[in-house]
Amino acid sequence: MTQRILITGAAGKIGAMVRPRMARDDRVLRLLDLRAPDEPGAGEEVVVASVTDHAAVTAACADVDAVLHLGGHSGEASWADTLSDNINGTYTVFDAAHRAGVPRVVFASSNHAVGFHPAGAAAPDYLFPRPDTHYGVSKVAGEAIGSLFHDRYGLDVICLRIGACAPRPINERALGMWLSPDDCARLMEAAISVPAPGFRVVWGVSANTRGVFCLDEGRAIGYEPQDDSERYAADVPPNDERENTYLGGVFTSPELDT
Ligand code: 15L
Repeated sequence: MTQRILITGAAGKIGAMVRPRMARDDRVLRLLDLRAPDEPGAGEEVVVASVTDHAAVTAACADVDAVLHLGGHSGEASWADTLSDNINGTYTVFDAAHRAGVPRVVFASSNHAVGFHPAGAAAPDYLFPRPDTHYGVSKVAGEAIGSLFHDRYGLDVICLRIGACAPRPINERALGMWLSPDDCARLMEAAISVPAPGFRVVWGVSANTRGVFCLDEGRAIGYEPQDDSERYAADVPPNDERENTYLGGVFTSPELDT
């Protein structure tokens, strides 16, 4: 039977990385974003809509087996835009999925949900929120919304606290929290396929030599990271003071005070 996965924010950076890696003969990827993603291929359907448009997202959820919610701002934005696009957008996606009968939502949370925790300290699973920005608050809110939809309506919900997802780590900080594109796809594959996960919060990082992130909850859902940032260690610029102080790095800097 054909599996259908709705990816919100599919035209973004992570969407572009996972689309080819998650393509399967027996799977349709339905791609939702404000603009059409580049070169949709066979097995991909395009929906041009905002994650804040309840009717459009509900329609996009028809016959969907799982939603991968990547949509919204991927960095700091004004409070008004964060509230509308990230927080209300995430509520809209969960509510639409629930009403359309989608059994599972995988939510792209972020290390910035806990960005004011000290850098370099052990980061256990379910580390208590200490958001570093409006963006970080929106990720904490998204996790809370997911928890609500799990407890109230029984949706399976996995929140991925993604570190630094990029083709290669761009700085010393990222050596500790790199998520390679291949591991990102492995993680998402595990999150959409593990049977009956309930509600989970999982670190989205590779098996980095310098990582401080607990991988137990990831492994519990079947994620086996294969990559390690260490092979790039000689090539990256050193940390600045903020990056040595807080997990969230520059997202904790006073320049982002409002
Ligand atoms: C994130 O959550 C952002 O979406 C991404 O742009 C990076 O800033 C990343 O975190 C990071 O912390 O490096």
